Amino acid sequence: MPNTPSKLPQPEPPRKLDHLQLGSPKDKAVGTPAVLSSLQHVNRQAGVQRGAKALLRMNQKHGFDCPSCAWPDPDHERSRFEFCENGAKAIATETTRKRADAQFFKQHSVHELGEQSDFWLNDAGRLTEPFLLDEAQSHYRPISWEEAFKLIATELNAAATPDESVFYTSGRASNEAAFLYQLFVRQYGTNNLPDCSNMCHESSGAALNQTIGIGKGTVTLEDIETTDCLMILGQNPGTNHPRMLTSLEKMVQNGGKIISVNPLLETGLKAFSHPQKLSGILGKSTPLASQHLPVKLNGDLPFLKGMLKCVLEAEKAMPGTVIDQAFIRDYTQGFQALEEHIQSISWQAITEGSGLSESAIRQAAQTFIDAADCISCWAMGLTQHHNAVETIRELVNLHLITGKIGRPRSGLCPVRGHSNVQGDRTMGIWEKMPEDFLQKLDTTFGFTSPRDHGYDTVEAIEAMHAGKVRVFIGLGGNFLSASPDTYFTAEALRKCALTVHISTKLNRGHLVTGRRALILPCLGRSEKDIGATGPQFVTVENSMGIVHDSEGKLEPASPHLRSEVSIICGMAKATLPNSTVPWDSLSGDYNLIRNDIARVVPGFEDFNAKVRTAGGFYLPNAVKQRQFNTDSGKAEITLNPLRPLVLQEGQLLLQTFRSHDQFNTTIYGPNDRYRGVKNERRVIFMNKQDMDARGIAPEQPVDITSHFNGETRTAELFLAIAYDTPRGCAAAYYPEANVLVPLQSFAAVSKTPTSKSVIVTVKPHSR
Ligand SMILES: Nc1nc2c(c(=O)[nH]1)N[C@H]1C(S)=C(S)[C@@H](COP(=O)(O)OP(=O)(O)OC[C@H]3O[C@@H](n4cnc5c(=O)[nH]c(N)nc54)[C@H](O)[C@@H]3O)O[C@H]1N2
Ligand SMILES: Nc1nc2c(c(=O)[nH]1)N[C@H]1C(S)=C(S)[C@@H](COP(=O)(O)OP(=O)(O)OC[C@H]3O[C@@H](n4cnc5c(=O)[nH]c(N)nc54)[C@H](O)[C@@H]3O)O[C@H]1N2
Ligand SMILES: [Mo]
Repeated sequence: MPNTPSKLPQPEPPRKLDHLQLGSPKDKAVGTPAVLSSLQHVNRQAGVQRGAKALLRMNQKHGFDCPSCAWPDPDHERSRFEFCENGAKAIATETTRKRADAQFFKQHSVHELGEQSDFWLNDAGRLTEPFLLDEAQSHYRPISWEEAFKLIATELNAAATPDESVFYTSGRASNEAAFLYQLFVRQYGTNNLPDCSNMCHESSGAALNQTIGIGKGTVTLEDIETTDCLMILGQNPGTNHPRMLTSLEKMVQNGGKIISVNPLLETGLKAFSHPQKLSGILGKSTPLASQHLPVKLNGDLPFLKGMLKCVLEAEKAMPGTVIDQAFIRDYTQGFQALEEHIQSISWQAITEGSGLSESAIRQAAQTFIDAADCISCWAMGLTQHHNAVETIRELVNLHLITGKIGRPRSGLCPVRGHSNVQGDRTMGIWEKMPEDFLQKLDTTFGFTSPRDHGYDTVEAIEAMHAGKVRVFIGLGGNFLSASPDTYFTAEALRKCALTVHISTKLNRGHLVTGRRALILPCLGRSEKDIGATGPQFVTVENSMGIVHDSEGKLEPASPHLRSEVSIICGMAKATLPNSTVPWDSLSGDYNLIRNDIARVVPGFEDFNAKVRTAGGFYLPNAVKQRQFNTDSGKAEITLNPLRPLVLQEGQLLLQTFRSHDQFNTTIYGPNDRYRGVKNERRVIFMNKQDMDARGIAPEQPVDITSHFNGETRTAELFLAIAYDTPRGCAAAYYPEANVLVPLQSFAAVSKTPTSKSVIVTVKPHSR
């Protein structure tokens, strides 16, 4: 049956409602319900034995790395249960007994699959063998690995230039896979290597590289647990980095103070009861944040200017006690200009822009000043705004002028998302890797890498839409549903000749395809990977720059699965018959890949020996020694003008965030336990007064329209929920709300889509 245009699958989940059950937000995180919930998930999906085996090997030394977030494992003592509720869900979803196999794809056309929810698609189970959706066909059908590689090679080699291809990476790929992927892509001849980081911490990387000379965090887990003051801005650790709560509890028990800067008082920052300690099981909890600042969406830059103002004032009152004059003199430049700039900013601009009172900001500043040491942690609440890079640079300013950086217990901590997103960058997954990396790659492998910058995510979508791309390949991830502007991105993908996804589970990205499409199923983290020289392990880098091994322990979900490394080598060998790289040997023995990494990537000398020490090794981080590898050789204190978003009468700012039951576009279930929402994802959290002003009753169906440069985009049928969020600020879940995020609305410098500040109007649902 031909796949006629009217039968094309929808690029977004069905716009229909389930049965919302609303409770109150919870007042503490984790505890017994979390353990019960995680065991239920694992047992239901994987069965008791396979599930228990997986959980007991996860995050253990020489076990496998949790495929969920990038929070580090303790350096020394580890508990037998080094996992959290959401890590358990990630493992349940990977180790499930269900299969999306040949029979499944014979039964369901891609159009039918498009009618299903994201939960349903993921719940179909593990992909079992390569599948092809041929031109004008309605169903995927099995295809051999060799035929699949041949098809890819033919399409790649038919392109007029290598720049007609896009090679996306999601942050779960191992270091070994990522290194070979970028090597393949650069030998093929392009730097078109967009990745999920473009939509994630790119703003952090841009701000940190410019100001402190490294695009990574500067602290260790021990620093966090022993510091005096932790500022957590725009991050929801209870849901997205649950094992961080253990460290927060220790930090508070050590006498430290937590300041939460977030429009929402997230449950994970209120209080925590440890799920694996007797006190926690008995329901005892540790209060966490000592002060919560309900900043307006995108109000962090004015807030930070308020903090700087207080710091400078306090220094004036007691010279030589608040700012670190010696550090400023020896290690930084730009202080005087900052001082003048901050003086020129009025408290009115600060309080109006942030939505916070002067006294609340003064209180937070006093905590920061009184603390001998301070660390700031942040995530998507800072990075996904039009001025995200400026906001993060202002946070850096605060640490630089007080000298609270580059010493134990003080520094900066961008909390990474995907478990190996940081490692993938280290391995060269970036559309604009620096010259010294490319040179080393070239001399090691005897070829010349392209030097022109490639496409980032936004540019890749534009180029595809303009018909400039023949082939799209995704190493993991769900490019369609993770990207902004879902319908535009769908049109873009549909203009390719071939779209290829290397995946473990079915997702919507497999349904919205080029003229032809391939699904190449790979092993998951938890599974045994047997190469020519025996069992192989891979390596990953966590949020704190520790590189360690990860070795799967379970039988693969299907005998036809291949490792990511083997798939990349297969594609490369078919595409580049005259390559200087011994793809077959590398595929059979990952030690050889690590030897090559050691030759190219700084900090990986002796890689194979170092990574065999239990727990792994820290990558060098010059900032820890107060060395700033910027152009000037000094840390840069920067000027970051206020550029507030101007909203018209009746407009709101909408953030798109994660529920407790999802990992990015993978939906584990319909609930958001901590926020008290059950059985519905099509909800919009609003301030009660904003609802009243629009005549919207609690749980009334509404339509949301976003506004950008005179364009509108509408998402119909969401239920309005009254929630404790600042006036003018609303929230809805990603990926359902991605249809509203305009492709052209992105952060200056980093080009990260503004997923946390979408300008919208909300109206009662019509029809
Ligand atoms: N279980 C689970 N774990 C995950 C993920 C997942 O989906 N599920 N995703 C992983 C990935 S890739 C990432 S990047 C991380 C994401 O981790 P987070 O950044 O914690 O994820 P979000 O849900 O986007 O939450 C953003 C938080 O910032 C707040 N916020 C929004 N806008 C603003 C603002 O303007 N200012 C301030 N101060 N706060 C704001 C929101 O209220 C929310 O608490 O988590 C990783 N870990
Ligand atoms: N509106 C809005 N959009 C956002 C965000 C937001 O906050 N709001 N957040 C952004 C962020 S921070 C990120 S990081 C991106 C995430 O974007 P992506 O990383 O592209 O998306 P994921 O949903 O994490 O990808 C899930 C898919 O990865 C595949 N997969 C899982 N495990 C493996 C594995 O081990 N190997 C391989 N090869 N494949 C695997 C499965 O098939 C699964 O369906 O989304 C971004 N998009
Ligand atoms: Mo992310």
